[in-house]
Amino acid sequence: MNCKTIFITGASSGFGAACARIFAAEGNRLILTARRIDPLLKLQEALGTEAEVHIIPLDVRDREAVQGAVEGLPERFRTVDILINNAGLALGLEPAHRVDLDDWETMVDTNIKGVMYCTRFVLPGMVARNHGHIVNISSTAGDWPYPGGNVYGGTKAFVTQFSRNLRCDLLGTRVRVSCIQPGMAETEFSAVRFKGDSDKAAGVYQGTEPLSADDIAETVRWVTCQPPHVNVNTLELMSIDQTWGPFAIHRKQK
Ligand code: NDP
Ligand code: 8X3
Repeated sequence: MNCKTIFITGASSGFGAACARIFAAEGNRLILTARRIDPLLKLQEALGTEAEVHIIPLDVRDREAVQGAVEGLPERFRTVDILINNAGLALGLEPAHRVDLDDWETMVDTNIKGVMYCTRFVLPGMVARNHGHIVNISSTAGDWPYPGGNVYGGTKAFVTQFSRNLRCDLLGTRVRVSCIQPGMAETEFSAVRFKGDSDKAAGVYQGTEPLSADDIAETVRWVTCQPPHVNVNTLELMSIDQTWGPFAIHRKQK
């Protein structure tokens, strides 16, 4: 297999770390980024000599830092073949009229602006080389509303539509764009959403067999391994234990 250079945001846990493991096992060159450096270092150690790894402590909300990270890549890591825009989070499950506005802003800054910044700084190189693949991690929440999903779902709807619009801009190039929309998957996601309340987080997955981070990594790997003329646009997946709900109807008390 050809060694590819793969830039992963949010590689310190969950889907991002699982993507690092699956692509390392195939001998690719990895750029691993997240805010927390310790889990990145542990991951690098665990990957051993399987893959060449370059670690960057990076907050995707910081536009200048993202620009600096991409422009400052060492020579061997400069030709990014695949960008996995994975860093993201949900905060809270409160109804819109009670939500903490700071949480909304954090989700917008991370899930929308972070994806914009990473894409904007990595994409010109891909277009110049007429080769590359951007994989955006959206969510079922981008298409399907649920109570408390308010701005989180809105940010993921952005990711889905941004991915489609990128495809339009890139028509005529060999740069591919794919959007993955996972449903419920057990990672640190719920612990982050419930701000460290581990019982509440565990309750989300209780009695179910949720998707795993490895399931998502395998999906990302599959999408990127298609022949170069095949572009997987949007791919939604869920645990067998999850489907859509019926419309909710409020009935007046008699
Ligand atoms: P995790 O909480 O396990 O991982 C989230 C990753 O994002 C961490 O590595 C975290 O690293 C990183 N991150 C968060 N904020 C920032 C930031 N400002 N700058 C850089 N990195 C950041 O959750 P998942 O692996 O589940 O989530 C990955 C993606 O998948 C997210 O976009 C999420 O919305 C999406 N998703 C998750 C689903 C699920 O049910 N788990 C389902 C559908 C989509 P650090 O804290 O070190 O910065
Ligand atoms: C994460 C899945 O259903 O918690 O994007 O929004 S959900």
